[in-house]
Amino acid sequence: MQRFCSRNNLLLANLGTRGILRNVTAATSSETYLKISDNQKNVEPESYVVPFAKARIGNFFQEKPSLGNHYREDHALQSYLKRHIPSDIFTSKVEPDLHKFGQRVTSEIVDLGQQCDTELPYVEHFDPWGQRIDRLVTCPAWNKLHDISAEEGIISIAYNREIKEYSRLHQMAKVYLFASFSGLYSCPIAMTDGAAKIVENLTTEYPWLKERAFGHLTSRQPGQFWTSGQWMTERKGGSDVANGTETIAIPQDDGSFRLHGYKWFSSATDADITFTLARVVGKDGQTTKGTRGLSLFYVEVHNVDGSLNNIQIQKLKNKLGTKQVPTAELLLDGTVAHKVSDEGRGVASISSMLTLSRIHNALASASSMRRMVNTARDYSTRRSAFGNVLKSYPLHIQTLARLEVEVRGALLLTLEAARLLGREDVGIATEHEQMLLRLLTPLAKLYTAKQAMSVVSEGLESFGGQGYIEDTGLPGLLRDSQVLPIWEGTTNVLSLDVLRALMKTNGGVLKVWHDNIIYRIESAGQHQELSHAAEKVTKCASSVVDFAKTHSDVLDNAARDFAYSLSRTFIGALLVQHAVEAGSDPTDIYAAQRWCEKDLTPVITNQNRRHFSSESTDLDFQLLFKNYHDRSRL
Ligand code: UCC
Repeated sequence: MQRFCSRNNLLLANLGTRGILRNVTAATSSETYLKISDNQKNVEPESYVVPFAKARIGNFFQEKPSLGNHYREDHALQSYLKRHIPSDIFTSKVEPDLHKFGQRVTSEIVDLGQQCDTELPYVEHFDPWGQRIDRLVTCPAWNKLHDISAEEGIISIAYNREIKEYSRLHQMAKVYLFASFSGLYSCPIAMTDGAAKIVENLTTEYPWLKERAFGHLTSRQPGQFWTSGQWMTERKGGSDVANGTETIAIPQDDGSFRLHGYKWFSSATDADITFTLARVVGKDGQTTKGTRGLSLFYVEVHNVDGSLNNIQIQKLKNKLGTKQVPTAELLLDGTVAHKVSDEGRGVASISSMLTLSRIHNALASASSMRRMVNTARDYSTRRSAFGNVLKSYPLHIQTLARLEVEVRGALLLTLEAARLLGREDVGIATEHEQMLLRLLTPLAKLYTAKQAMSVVSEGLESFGGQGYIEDTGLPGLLRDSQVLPIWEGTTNVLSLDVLRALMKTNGGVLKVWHDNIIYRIESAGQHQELSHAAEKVTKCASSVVDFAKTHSDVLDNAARDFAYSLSRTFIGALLVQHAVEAGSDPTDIYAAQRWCEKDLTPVITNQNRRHFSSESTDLDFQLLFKNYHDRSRL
């Protein structure tokens, strides 16, 4: 009897020996381990295989999901790259590297990323003798991810340009494979890429900058590789940088500046360098307000002895997710800095960094969606319910297939931005391509971030309760995704950036967007299975252009729906074109068809509902503020 040591099991055993168990068993289950026939009545209970008795926790353990080579299992990524990179370059340079990296991501990097999630960064503010040191401590896995990023050339591939304009696509494909496994090391990588781009752009005006930093930012040697921050946000302004930036820059005799200010969100504070904005104090002791007062500064975060460059880390932020990233509030108290823009051209000069980090954001969005869908797909082959594995239930597969359509759409949009950037990098982008890149950057960022939130949340649900359990690593994906629509410009701010691009080019970006769509789907008209989708995309593209022309008075109000319409219609064109040009794979055709069944133009739908009228604006306000008591006036 020793084996039945819990109270319940003892009871079960007694009931069993008295023949009562048989009745209970018959009512609940017909498994053989509970069969007790009359001639077995005298058998010792411990010889039965009674559930929850031997191991006390049962005999069934769910097989966990696993991921294979993350590159090999990504049809959309492979077929897009094959379409756009000449085959000799693709087969000799790009594919073998991505294949190797795809394996490394799911075998080695995934564990490092997981460690970053549990060994969080912290700051030691004082040494044992009371001296303020603000030493930021990051875990070994985070440091290893720094080294891996260098070795893998995550930055350098894009700037060494061994395969010319295709280098950018190669690099961005790697970032996409890396991002959702990287323990958020993709964050410093995004900013470092932006910094490398700024430095490269400023070579003529500030040659010393390139000499000093470029080699480090693009190094493949872990010991030489520098990462960069992007310190833009202050207490008064995350979105409204022009009015919110209070940091001042005091000129020094040697041509450098001393910065005094408070940076409210500085991501990846372990960076070696950073770019930041500040207002130069003139001879009259005054600064200029607004955008025209902002200049761009280059800062090295540490002094030669390793101490901070007159920077105090006030605290690390207590965030919803991305806890792996040391995001800090920083006091700049005489920080030595170098001005690297004309005075008042700070925002315009940092915009190339914003372009890069926004494209990285879109890659991270696509990456987390891809990881979630692939994990859910694998799980559907291992998990049984109601007598069958999940993959045998059409309803389950339909749910995941809808997510797959979203991932493919997001990926094509983002890679298209990356492809154009690659052409711009080497100076061969036409004026139209540059305009398209200017427009696709905010669109890709804002649209894919929202997709990521919804796809990752839905994907999590497909694991049932396990999706809610921390140490499966799944909930972290959802928490970390929530930052994607926020940092690098919220959805509304980026929708307004779309309008900025429109205004700045007198509508030129919209014309290019429209022409580009028409060009892409030209060949699909002849394709029987795609002609309907192609027709719809053409119609939607025209109606969006008409809307912009005829409703310029409500564009501000309609900015979000307008941006969604531009994104969805463009993705529709990309999916249709891809289906035709990537060899008419049935899944590509189906993905394009499914995508185009959506409401591609919510701006038209909502205009027809008069959502942008002044009456609606009033009603929106009344709806929201009903019963609100204005305490600010008390
Ligand atoms: O730093 C942050 C955290 C870092 C974490 C990085 C992680 C990356 C993701 C990784 C994936 C895992 S978050 C902080 C990010 N902050 C923002 O994104 C700011 C959001 N706010 C905006 O974007 C605003 O719209 C501003 C700051 C751009 C608005 O500023 P202004 O001064 O009001 O804008 P203006 O006056 O319209 O533009 C000034 C100049 C103009 O050029 P000129 O003078 O030649 O006409 C604009 O055309 O800047 C130009 N400009 C741009 N150019 C403005 N925005 C852009 C742009 N996006 N592209 C090109």
